[in-house]
Amino acid sequence: MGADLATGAQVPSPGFATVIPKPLAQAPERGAFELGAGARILVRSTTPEALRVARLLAAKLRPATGYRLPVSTVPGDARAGSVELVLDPGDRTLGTEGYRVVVAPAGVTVSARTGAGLFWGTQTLRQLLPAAIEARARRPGPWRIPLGVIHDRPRFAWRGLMLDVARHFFGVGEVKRVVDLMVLYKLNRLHLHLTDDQGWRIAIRSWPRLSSHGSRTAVGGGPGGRYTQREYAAIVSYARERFVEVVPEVDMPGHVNAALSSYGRLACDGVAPAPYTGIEVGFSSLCIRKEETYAFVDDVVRELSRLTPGAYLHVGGDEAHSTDPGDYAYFVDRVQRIARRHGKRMIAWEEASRASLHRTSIAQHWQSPELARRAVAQGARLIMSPATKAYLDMKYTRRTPIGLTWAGTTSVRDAYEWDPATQVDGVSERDVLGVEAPLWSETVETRAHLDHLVFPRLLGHAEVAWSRAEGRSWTDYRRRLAAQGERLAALDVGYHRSPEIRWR
Ligand code: TNX
Repeated sequence: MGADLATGAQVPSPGFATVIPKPLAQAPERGAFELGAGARILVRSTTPEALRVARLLAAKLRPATGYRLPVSTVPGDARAGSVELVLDPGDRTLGTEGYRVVVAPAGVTVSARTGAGLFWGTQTLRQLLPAAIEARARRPGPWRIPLGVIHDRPRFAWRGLMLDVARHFFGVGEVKRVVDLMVLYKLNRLHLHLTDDQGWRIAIRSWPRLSSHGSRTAVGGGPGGRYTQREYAAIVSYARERFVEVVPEVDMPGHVNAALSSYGRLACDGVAPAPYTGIEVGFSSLCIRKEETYAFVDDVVRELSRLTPGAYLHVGGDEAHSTDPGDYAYFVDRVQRIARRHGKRMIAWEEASRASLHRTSIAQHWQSPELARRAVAQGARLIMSPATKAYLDMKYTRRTPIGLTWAGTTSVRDAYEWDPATQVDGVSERDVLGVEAPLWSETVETRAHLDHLVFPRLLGHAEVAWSRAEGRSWTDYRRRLAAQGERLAALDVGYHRSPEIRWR
C-alpha cells in the first residue's frame, strides 16, 4: 500500500497489471518489497552505460522519496533492500533491448544485455511504484513494489514520436520534457520535423538566412523560433543519454517556402516568396534542374549529419504537388546519394517510392497502401504512421477542441486497436521496422494543446510498437490506462480525460 496523494489514505501499489506497454511475460507473487531510506542502487558491471542508467534511476526516485539512494559500484556491497542493475551480455533470451525485473523480499534486480535494456527495465520498475513516485517534491510513501518477475522485450526496434516544430515551434526545454515522457513508455525514436513552409527551425552555418529570416514565422503569424546548432546538439545528447535517437527531418523538395523566402535563388524564377503563415500544403518546390539546389542540399545534409550521431536522416519528400513527377524522381535519387555520402540512411515519406529506393532506405507510410507496397517491393522497410490511427493531430471526436479531422477522428481506442503488420495488405511483419506517431502542429500552439493531443493516445501506440499482438485487448488496456492517468497527473501532464476510460 502507498499513501493517497490527496487524502493520505492507504492505496495499493499499482501492481504488475498496470504496466504499459504490456510486458511479454510476468509472474506476480504475493507480497511486496519496500524501498527504504537506506536503499542503494548497486551496479554490477561498471560500464559507462550501466552507471548512467543507475544515476538516472537514482535521480528519478530521489525527489518523491527524499532518500539519498547512493549509486554504488563497490563489489560485495550487497546490502539487502537495494536495487541491483546487472549487465549480462550473455543472456540471449533478452534480445538487444529486453530486460528482466525480479522483485524479491530482499531486493530488486534488473538485468539486461545492453544499457538500453537496463534502462527500459528501470522504466518498468518506476511503473511498479505508486504514481506519487513521479512527484517533484517529497511524498510520504511507503514505496512498495509488488513481488514477482517480469521478462520483457520489444516487438519492433522503431518506436517513435514525431514532433512538427515547424508549424509551431517548441523550445529545447519542451522537447526535453517530451523525451522524459516518451521513455516512461519505452519509445526510442524522436523524429523532429525541422522545416516546412511556415518556418525553418535549425541553424545552418553555410546558409545563415535560413534561421535569421526563415525561422521568424509560424502558422497564424506567431514569432516562430529556431534551434542554434548548440541547442540542437543539446537535444540530441539529452535524448541519447536516455536511449532515444533523434531523427532530424528537412522536408524537400516541397514544403520549402521558408527556405525559398530566405534565398530567392533556390526558386526557379529566382524570386523570394513572402513568408507563409497559412496551413495549405503542396505549393512550394525547390528548383530541381538548378545545380545550386544540390549545393544547398549537400550543405544542409552535411551540417545536420555532423550534428546527428544516429544512422538516419529524414528528407521528407511528401506532398510535392508542385514538383513535376519526373523531376521528383530525379531529386529523390540525388538526395539519396547525398545522404549516403554523408554516412546516413535516408528516410522519406512513402511518396519517395515513386523514385528508385536503395535497399537500405526507409519509407514512412502515412496514407497510401499502394506507395507503401511499392517501397516494400524495392526492398525498403517501412515505418508505420497510418494517418487514420497514428496521427496525433487528429481530433479525438468532432467535439474535442484542438486538432484536424482530414483523416477522420481518432479515439483512445482507435489509437490502440491497430496492428502494424496487418494495416496494409501486402505488407507484413518483416517489412515493418516499427511504429511512429506524428504530431503535426498546425493547431498546436501551447504545451497544453500538445499534452491534450499526445496523451493518452501515445501510450496506445507505444504498446502497439512494443508488445505482441497476441494478448493485447482493449478491455485489459483501458484498465491499465486508468492507472497511468494517475501517473501522468503526478507528472503534470494535461492528458485528455476521455470518457472512454474510467479514470480514477
Ligand atoms: C499531411 S503527412 C502532411 C503534413 C500535414 C499533416 C496534417 C504528411 C507526410 N504531410 O504536411 O501537417 O497532413 O495532418
